[in-house]
Amino acid sequence: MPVLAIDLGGTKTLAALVDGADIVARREVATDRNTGPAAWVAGMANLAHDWRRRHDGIGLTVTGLVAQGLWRPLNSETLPLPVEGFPLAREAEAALGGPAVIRNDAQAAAWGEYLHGAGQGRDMVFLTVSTGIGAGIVLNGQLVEGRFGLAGHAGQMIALPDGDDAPFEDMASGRWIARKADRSDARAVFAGADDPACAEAIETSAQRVARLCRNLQFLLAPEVIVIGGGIGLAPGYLSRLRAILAPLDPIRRPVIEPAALGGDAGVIGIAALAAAQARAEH
Ligand code: BMX
Repeated sequence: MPVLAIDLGGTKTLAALVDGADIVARREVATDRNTGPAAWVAGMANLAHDWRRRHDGIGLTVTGLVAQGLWRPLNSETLPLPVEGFPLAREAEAALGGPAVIRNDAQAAAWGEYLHGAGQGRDMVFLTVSTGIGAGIVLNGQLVEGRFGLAGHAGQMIALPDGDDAPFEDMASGRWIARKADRSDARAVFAGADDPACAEAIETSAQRVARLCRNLQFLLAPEVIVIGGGIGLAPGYLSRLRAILAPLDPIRRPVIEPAALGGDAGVIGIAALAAAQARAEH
């Protein structure tokens, strides 16, 4: 029996029935940033309402931090969540009709790429360049969750050596690209890449993300950094990253590969975590 897996990001929400690495059914809607967590949870339940008898187990993966059942923003620009936290575990379980395994979106996607995608069997970092910038780490076959589930928040690393605490993602993410090029969203910037302002925003983001990859390489020395997210997988972005990193000597140079599961890495990863939890309980 498949698992119901839902991935709620800053731009879209994907609900899927997942069996191993296979997506048996899928539905996707835009995440309406103006409504709030109660409406997002209702939206998820609505996407999945007629699948109730078709799954065994529920996995939910979201942008932001979920600790002790409470969902909080690290960067409200990525998704405007209440700073005091929203009781996601309680509300989602009530709306979806059963216990749910809940993790950060980039951590779940890392696990999906480790099990079934571009990072199979290797120490890896999954880096999503998306509305925000997130990451998940798998070392020695273990997903690193860390204290309060915070591990992997590479986009939250502080970008400047001194001065303010501006996080890295505020200078390179999809939202930054759109703002920098003065377009409605990052998709419009990629569509207008012939325009110099658009080309410059994309290039500067790639330069900065390449630096982030270099830092991650020094810190964790993964075998591979798997790149995902709507920006990371947009045409031309990953090849720019590789070109920027190419002159480095092999010891310092991160090995970059695209997410083999594309935008499905999160639902596949969270489905695996939910299935493992169900097995452990039986
Ligand atoms: C932010 C943060 C991370 C998330 C990352 C990518 C929030 C709301 N989110 O760094 O938890 O993993 O963005 O999120 O603080 P996405 O929505 O761009 O996929």
